[in-house]
Amino acid sequence: MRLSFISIGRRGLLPPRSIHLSSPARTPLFHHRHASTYPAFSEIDSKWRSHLRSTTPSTSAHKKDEKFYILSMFPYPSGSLHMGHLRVYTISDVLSRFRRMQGYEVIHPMGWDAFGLPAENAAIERGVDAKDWTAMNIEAMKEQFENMGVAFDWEREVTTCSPDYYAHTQRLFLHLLKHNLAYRASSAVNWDPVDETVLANEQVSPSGHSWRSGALVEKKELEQWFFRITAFKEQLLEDLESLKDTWPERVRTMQKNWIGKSVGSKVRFPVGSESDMVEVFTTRLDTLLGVQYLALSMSHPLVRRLAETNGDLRRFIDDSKTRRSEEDVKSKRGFRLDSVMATNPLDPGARLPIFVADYVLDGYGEGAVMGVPGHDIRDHAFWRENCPGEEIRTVVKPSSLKETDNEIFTDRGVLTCGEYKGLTSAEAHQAFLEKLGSEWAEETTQWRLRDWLVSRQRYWGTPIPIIHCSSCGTIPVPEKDLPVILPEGISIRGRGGSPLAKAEEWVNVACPSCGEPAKRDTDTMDTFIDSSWYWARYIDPKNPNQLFDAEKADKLLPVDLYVGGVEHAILHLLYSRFIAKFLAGPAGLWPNPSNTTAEPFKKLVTQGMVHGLTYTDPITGRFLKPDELTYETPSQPKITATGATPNKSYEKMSKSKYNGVDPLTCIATHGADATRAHVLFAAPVADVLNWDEDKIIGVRRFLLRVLKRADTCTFVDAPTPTQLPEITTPQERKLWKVLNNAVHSVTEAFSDTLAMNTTISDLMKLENTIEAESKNCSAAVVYAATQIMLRLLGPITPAVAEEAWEMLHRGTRLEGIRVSEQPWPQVDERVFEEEDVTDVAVAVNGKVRIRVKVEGKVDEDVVREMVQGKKEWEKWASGKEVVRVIVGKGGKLVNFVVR
Ligand code: ANZ
Ligand code: ZN
Repeated sequence: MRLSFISIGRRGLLPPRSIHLSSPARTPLFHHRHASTYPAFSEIDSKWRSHLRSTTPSTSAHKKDEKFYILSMFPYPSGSLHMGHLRVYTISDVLSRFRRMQGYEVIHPMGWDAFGLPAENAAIERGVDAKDWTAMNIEAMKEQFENMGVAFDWEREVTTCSPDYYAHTQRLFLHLLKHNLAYRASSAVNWDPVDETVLANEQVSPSGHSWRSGALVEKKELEQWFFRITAFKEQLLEDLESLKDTWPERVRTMQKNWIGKSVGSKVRFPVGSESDMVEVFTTRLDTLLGVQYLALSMSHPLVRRLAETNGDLRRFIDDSKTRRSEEDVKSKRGFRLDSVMATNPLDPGARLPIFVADYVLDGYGEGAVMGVPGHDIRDHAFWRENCPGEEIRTVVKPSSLKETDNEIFTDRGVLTCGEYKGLTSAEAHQAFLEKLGSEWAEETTQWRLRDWLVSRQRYWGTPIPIIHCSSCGTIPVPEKDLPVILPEGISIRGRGGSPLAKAEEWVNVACPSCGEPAKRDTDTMDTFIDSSWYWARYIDPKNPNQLFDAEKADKLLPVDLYVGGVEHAILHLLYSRFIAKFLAGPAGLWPNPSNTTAEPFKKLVTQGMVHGLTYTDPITGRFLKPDELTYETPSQPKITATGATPNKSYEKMSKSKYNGVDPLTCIATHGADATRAHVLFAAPVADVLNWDEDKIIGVRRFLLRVLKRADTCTFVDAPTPTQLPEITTPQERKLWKVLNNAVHSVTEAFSDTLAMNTTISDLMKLENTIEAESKNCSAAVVYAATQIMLRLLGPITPAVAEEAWEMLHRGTRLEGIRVSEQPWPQVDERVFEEEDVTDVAVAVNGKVRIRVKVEGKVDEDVVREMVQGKKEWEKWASGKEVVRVIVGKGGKLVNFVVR
């Protein structure tokens, strides 16, 4: 292997500076080569690359018969790994190496979330084949993974766009259909009238225009497929409780809000003529006497009916289709329905105006709101805007005399009006229910969760395994005919409806039921379906007959630790939880989950984003490109054109901000290990990481010191490699304490708290202590401390740890054994038992006369010094000659024989 010098120069800013490590003084006992330089980190990387790729330790001496399934969210194969990937995969790689050293049978798979729009767009825009484009990107990214030094179980690899995977996605669809959990219904979609295509919400601009054609997007009713996720809503909500200690609070709250269980009441308001009625959903029945208006959604039946004869109303509704930006949704725009009034069922004298309002949602509750301007903030704002100057009624006041800053009181409290005065909100609620009777009010529960719309009018996705026959209806493709292969070589232009509809040969088939000509469903599945079950496929990735084997599922599921981005906190995780409960429940594919709730992910870690150093012009606020700056003082660049100092900040990496950092460039400069360690060190896992490459220097120096330490450390053989040395002197005790604190805290961080940012500093502190204390410690202690440090470092910087381990053991009995094959170090309980302070009983001629506390080793000179001058000593020993001192009972008894 070619050796070159390690440089710790700043990339691109300063010329690389070579350091020569002076060779340490060595005794002939050393087995090591006489090194003055170490190979560059990149060479250490490539030397160990093939070894690092392997995920199975070759020795099994410390193997447990217990699995640990650690999963990081699989990437979309865009073609290049970015900083976010580097962070997430570093975390899961470190933790899987740690679990392997602990002896677990670790499952750490990787795959590709390979269907989706970018490939389809590449096909449309560049005329390339989506399949080829995807395959090329996967190849490229695999190589990038290798550069990162991550080890995955590639024999478990899954690719969602490959027929041997999507055959089972289709099978999952049919399982759901069989259990009445997949169904077809008409639903409104975003329709681009120019391109004649359905658009995803993200493809519609805030002003309601198509991202590609620029046309005003319409709502169009189409037959769509749905998964009945709402059938599992109670379970999905309740089982969040079982994740209380293992999922981030924030994620559980987001899921809870998304499911959105809301307990309240339905109230009916008579409208106009006797027979008409508007039903509302309210969580605050106690405010019923404060209702001053009703507000209806755009597609409320009453609104639709009135719109037939009211042109102004029709225009208001049409306008609302373009009012879709955030601002507008929050708008308090209303349209007064002049021709009708409502009455309060509790107070028939009160006549209430009725509005159509932007803020009332279709599809939630009854699509109608009872407006209480005195106690609800939105209603208050609406009322102010639409009925300025009108009184605002208050009917509830705080139950105690607490001050409220708010203009209006929105909490529950005590009623202030009429015959109900003095009742608490809860009492009023009951009283109103009784008074109104079931004809006018009833208790009810609303859920925000809707069924999952799963069909897409797209090409690059899993074909829906359904055939439509004019006489038999909707017929599932028989299992023996799976997979329904996505046709290749059809031209996709991104317009004119579903691309698959044009693959005529593919579309036209015989009906599996009657044999007459029929047509395939031309929609493909939402890619969230692909990823809703991939975590289960990994346990049996090559099974040709079913999604996975039930026995394997019982044994290997659930995922013990799931690592991924918080952007998936809601949909992906919720869909996966739903599918897990379906697989374990009705489908019977996971019959005996070890966790009774059949949660797919036992523990969840969501890593924060990586932000890049961003420079802006202080006057114009314009983002500055790196080549617009001069780096005379590297940490304080100047704007070349003006000489001014730019503003510095950390922001989400993006092309338009010129603040992106390519992880591979960093790896090429500093090596994978320093990069990995830096990623972990720079911020707690869940926090934003402000990427500052300058700080990587500290990590590099540390790794160099580790290499030097290993190279200069004497190997001291012991009957078993894990046998611990004798600890005797105070300095040894000190080193042993720091060492075992590191073992303890790194183990805890890796297995429990995942506070991985502290692990590197623990190890740095350990290295400093070895440096400071080694000359005062026995060779056995220094060797033991060094090799334990390397074992702790192994998961984080696997190549450097192997290199150092090799240096440490070259020419010894342990040569050729890898640090990754070593067991994870255990805390030496002696350090916690062994008090550093000993209570010493001091005897004179066999009789205990004095007690002293001795720090560190109990030694006769130390004790004699301590007792000198004490009055007992004066009494029994002064003026006499000490002829012998006996230190007994491990230092607890010291006997002075005097004459
Ligand atoms: C009167 C009232 C008075 C309300 C008050 C609140 C406070 P959650 O908790 O999210 O379920 N609401 C009902 N249907 C709605 C719809 N389709 N679109 C928009 N808002 C709707 O919210 C329930 C509350 O949201 C209901 O209680 C209703 O306003 C409103 F002091 O009724 B409330
Ligand atoms: Zn038929």
